[in-house]
Amino acid sequence: MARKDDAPSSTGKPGNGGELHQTASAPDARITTNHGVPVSDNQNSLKGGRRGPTLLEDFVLREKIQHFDHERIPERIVHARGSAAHGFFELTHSLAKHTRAKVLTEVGQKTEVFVRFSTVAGGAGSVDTPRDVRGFAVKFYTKEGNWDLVGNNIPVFFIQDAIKFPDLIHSVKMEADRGYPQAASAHDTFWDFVSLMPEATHMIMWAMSDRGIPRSLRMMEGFGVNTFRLLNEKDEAVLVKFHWRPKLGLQSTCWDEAVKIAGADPDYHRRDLHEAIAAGDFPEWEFGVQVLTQDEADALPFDILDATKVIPEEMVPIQIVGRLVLDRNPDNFFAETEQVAFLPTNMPPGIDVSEDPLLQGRLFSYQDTQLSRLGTVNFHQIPINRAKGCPFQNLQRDGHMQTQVFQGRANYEPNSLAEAGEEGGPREDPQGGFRSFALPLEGTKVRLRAESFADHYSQARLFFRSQSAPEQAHLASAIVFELSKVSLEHIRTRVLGNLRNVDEDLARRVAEGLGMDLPKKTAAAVEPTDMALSPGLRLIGKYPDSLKGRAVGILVTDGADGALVEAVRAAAVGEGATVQIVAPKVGGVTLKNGKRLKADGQLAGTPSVIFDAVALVLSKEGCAMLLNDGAAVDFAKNAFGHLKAIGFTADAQPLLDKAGVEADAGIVDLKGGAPAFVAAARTRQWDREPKVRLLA
Ligand code: HDE
Repeated sequence: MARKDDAPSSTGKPGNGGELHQTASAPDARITTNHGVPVSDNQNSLKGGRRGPTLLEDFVLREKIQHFDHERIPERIVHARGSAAHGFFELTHSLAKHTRAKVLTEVGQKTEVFVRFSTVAGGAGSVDTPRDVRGFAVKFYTKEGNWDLVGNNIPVFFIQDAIKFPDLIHSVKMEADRGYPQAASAHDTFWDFVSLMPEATHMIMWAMSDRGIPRSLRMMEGFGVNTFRLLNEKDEAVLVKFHWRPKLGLQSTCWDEAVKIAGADPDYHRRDLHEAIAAGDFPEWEFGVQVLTQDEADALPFDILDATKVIPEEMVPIQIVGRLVLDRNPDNFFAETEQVAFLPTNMPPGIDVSEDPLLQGRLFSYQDTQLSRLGTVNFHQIPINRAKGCPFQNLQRDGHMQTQVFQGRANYEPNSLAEAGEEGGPREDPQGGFRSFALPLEGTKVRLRAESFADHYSQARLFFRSQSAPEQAHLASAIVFELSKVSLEHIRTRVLGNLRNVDEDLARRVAEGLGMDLPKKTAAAVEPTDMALSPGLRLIGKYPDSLKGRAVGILVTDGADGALVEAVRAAAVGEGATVQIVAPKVGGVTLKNGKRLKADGQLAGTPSVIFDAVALVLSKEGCAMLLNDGAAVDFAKNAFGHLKAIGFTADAQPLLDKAGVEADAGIVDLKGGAPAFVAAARTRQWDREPKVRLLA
């Protein structure tokens, strides 16, 4: 089998795609292990071969990661803020040709799952809507043991080697001396680190795109990120990437909206998921795979062991083979959502890892971190973590919080106790048990980054150039926003130098947005190339032409037209939206016909940012009163600014005027009927955007 690492490096020396070595000037400035041993390389883990797996012997890596894993007690050091649900996975197409894992071969079989979504940087009590990557972790309770597909809503990652993970997370978390900012990447240390790590550039494009501010957990894609293997009955292997695609399509918020939601409803995503499931509106995703042989992988213009690279679906199509449905809320947040422990090492026979050096580090880290977080090697006995689809049994014994009461003497193997009529205990199963892919390995023991990992910019360019015009403007503006919070100018300058490798237009727009001059282009380890654009990477246009899963707010006052309120409600609900009545007082209003209408939310506490579209069904007097209420003016103003459809009655016109709402296709007079408003509400009004904010 041809392997990229067999090629000698162009320099004849071990390659280092990152070129990051910073040499200490004095012995007391150098990095050591916790026992004082100086560290020669803080960039690369020790591998068997240039692109080979990481070696257990790497005590520098293990100590660093192990220390990191135990840094927080008891909240997760990353992905602390999470929301979860139970559901099932149903296989629709067999992958028997490629794998013997029953979860992927038995069509129609429903496998119980528990899924936890999360933000990465914030603490457990942080808000739901910062700009961040979202975790998308799925635990399948299969008949052959738990399978944990611990992914993200972005298909690539910031770094290529697990040894950099503690540095990455330290840089993005609140700054060490001051304890802020919470749940935000817009600060010095994050941009310092990523600008020194050109390999992060591709992921930066994704994180700064609208994917970093999803509208709902139900409206995000999910990705396994790392490359895995599938092994069939004959132990033949293919390489595979895993994908989740939401039935509700991909939707995002506007940045200004995300910031305001953080104040209006810090639990916005958690509440949205919980309420949808409680209402029987079960979120659903398609499950897809990109399968490729080793030869096909070797022919790609990038290395699929490098987690900073995506395989565009135009290059290798995604086959949809199953579906995921979340249909039950957890009974207890702590017992389930908090105590669930996902382990990338949980794989049934027929699924296996690749040598991706990021994944290799993860194989150690997750098991280890649970010891800090859950405090015992027996965390697998906690109900949410227990294998449910099958028995689990072995000869491991005792430890903190042991809940199993074992019988007999057989706590070792081999034994011959059965010959005396005693219980002999379980035995290995060479046929049905987990077998690793027989990967041929050779090479010297090295600590380096393979040359095939050295192109840090081509895919960042591919991503930026594949976006639609509004998305490009959002992305550029997001970088301007974040860098405007970076106080050290040399860091901003360095980012601009990197961006010139991605796209000159992007770099220029960001520089202009910052009011800075464009610096010299950063020297790239490998000159980026222009890849064929991938429209599949866009977000706008990837949502269904309906209101399914979305929320509509109807602002009412005393004297409002009850029939119209009902018509708007019925039209929105008819398209799958949820509707809330918002009124100046939570007790509700007296309608024109004298009937009472109860409110779901009081105006000041239910701003328009939590809705996808709003209708203002006001009486003349009601509107006159609201003109003196900033919350009412903001209700209309923000809906306009966040590109939402606004339905209105003629009597609401003075409020629209005061809020600066100008007529356009999304501003719909309800005398034309509720369906016209609902039709306008199906999309954001992208054409309005240049009128309401200056974008980079
Ligand atoms: Fe994680 N990650 N990670 N990560 N990760 C954790 O494990 C780690 C990475 C992801 O809802 C921790 O149980 C290392 C990539 C999710 O409970 C920890 C590296 C991806 C979750 C850990 C990575 C992820 C975690 C903290 C670099 C996308 C939350 C708590 C090698 C494929 C799961 C825990 C949940 C959680 C380590 C990189 C996804 C410390 C060392 C890449 C969704 O073990």
